[in-house]
Amino acid sequence: MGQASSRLSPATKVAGDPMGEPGPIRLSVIIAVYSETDSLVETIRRVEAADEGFLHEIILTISPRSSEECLQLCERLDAENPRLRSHIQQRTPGVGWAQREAMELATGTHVIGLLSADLETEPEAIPRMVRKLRETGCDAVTGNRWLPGGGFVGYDRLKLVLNWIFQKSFSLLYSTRIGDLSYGYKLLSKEICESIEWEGTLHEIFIETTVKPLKAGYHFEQVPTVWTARSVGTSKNTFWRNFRYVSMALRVWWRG
Ligand SMILES: Nc1nc2c(ncn2[C@@H]2O[C@H](COP(=O)(O)OP(=O)(O)O)[C@@H](O)[C@H]2O)c(=O)[nH]1
Ligand SMILES: [Mg+2]
Repeated sequence: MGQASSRLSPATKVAGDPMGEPGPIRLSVIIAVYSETDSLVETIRRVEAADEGFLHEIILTISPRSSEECLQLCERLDAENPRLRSHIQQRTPGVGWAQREAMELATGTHVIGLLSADLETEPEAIPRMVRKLRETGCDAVTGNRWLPGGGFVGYDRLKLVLNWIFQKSFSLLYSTRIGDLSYGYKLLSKEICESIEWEGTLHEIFIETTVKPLKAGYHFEQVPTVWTARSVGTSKNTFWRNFRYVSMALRVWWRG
């Protein structure tokens, strides 16, 4: 892969299968980083604690505008952890570019994208997604905060109402059971990552990674998950950027 490979660890940094055979599911877990430090370390700890033998690699996709402290931490984590690769995103600005570059770099059979480094996404949902994948043989599994067992902790009330209206409207438009179309946290087959032409450069990538595979006919499933507001730092998203989500969802629906 051409431009997106600046600070990658060698390809030999790949976990072996504990049973001596390559497992059918090897996850590349992508974590987007923009100046997070303690919450990034905790995210990685929880991802590794939740591993049931499917974790292949962790890819940190890092904004070059991150704090020096964060950049140094990522370098140290890369050196210390044989399963972790750190990548400074080449194209900026935006988490969309960060995710797209990491999807290209992933060497697993499936990708978890996107786990955020601010602990808003729940690492413990990963084994639930893998179980769903195994049970159904689907191509992708999204986290759904609206399912029983899921939820929102510390989410703005007005945004919650708008989110509900958005989900209901677009589930109807797309005629799908998937009830959290705008959530970026999901499991995707590597084939989906490679076969779809991605366009999102900012946060609208979060809806694009669900609506485009749906439109393309891939089998999507969902599992409950809890979203918890970050306690340190601030979101790089803005309220007005929600219109980019709407615009992406409408364009993909219209174009087919
Ligand atoms: N690499 C990279 N990460 C980003 C960028 N913007 C946001 N992130 C990370 O992506 C995750 C989600 O972004 P955040 O700004 O918290 O948005 P929100 O959770 O949707 O409000 C967090 O871990 C951010 O640090 C970016 O431009 N580049
Ligand atoms: Mg966030």
